[in-house]
Amino acid sequence: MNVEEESEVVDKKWKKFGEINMTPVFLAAVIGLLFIAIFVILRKRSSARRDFLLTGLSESGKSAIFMRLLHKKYPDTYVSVKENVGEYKSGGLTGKIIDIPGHYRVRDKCFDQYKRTAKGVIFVVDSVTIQKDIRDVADALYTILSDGATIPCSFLVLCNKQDLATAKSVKVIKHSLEKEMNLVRGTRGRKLEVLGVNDANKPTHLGKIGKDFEFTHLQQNIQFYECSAKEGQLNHLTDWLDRML
Ligand SMILES: Nc1nc2c(ncn2[C@@H]2O[C@H](COP(=O)(O)OP(=O)(O)O)[C@@H](O)[C@H]2O)c(=O)[nH]1
Ligand SMILES: [Mg+2]
Repeated sequence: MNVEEESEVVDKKWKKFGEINMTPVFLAAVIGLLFIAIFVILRKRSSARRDFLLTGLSESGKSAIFMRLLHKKYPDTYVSVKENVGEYKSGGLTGKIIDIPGHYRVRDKCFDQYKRTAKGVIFVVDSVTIQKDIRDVADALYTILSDGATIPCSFLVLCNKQDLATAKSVKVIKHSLEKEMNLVRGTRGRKLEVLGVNDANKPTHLGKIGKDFEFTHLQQNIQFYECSAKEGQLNHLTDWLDRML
């Protein structure tokens, strides 16, 4: 084959290549990309934060709120030694609600198990006994808020048992908690100094350094509302959940 013949063969080959229908190739590429996109989205969704944790001291009414919200029931007594898990459904969307037992031994362990998948934390307060229990309530709330794993979470403090005449208002509870959280922060800071904990291991300092503790200084969004599980007054909770789903 001389040079001219050779170039003719090459020309013919290119012509044939140009005649190949490229549509199926493009289609295959697009379908492939679609599959990759769906895979990435599904992986992201499965690892995203989607749970809502109900927490607070024992007897504050967490299980009563859980039962009212998910089963439209108000139980007289509901002893929970293990977490209750249920689905909250609204407008075609769902969210997992986890009622964490209040006893401190199980509470911390259970909270640790769910904190990394939590989108929201609902902290329930007994509005009748709050004054007597203020130190324990502030301590529990401080522990949760200063845990680095809850920084992406939104918080809702529910002042429950508002049906009772001796219940304190949301305004009083918020103010008392702010004052007590300030004391808890001071005590914890001094303890860490005595123990000589270095900066890297130090839990997050809550609020602004050198300023009295205020909930508005927190990194997390935190809202306070009144409710009554007994009377079924949970509209602030359902509104908050519906916004978060
Ligand atoms: N009056 C009144 N009592 C409540 C309310 N919510 C819960 N309780 C009562 O408080 C007690 C503790 O409630 P429970 O849901 O078991 O608290 P938990 O330990 O936080 O789960 C029970 O006797 C409930 O009947 C409420 O809104 N109003
Ligand atoms: Mg309970």
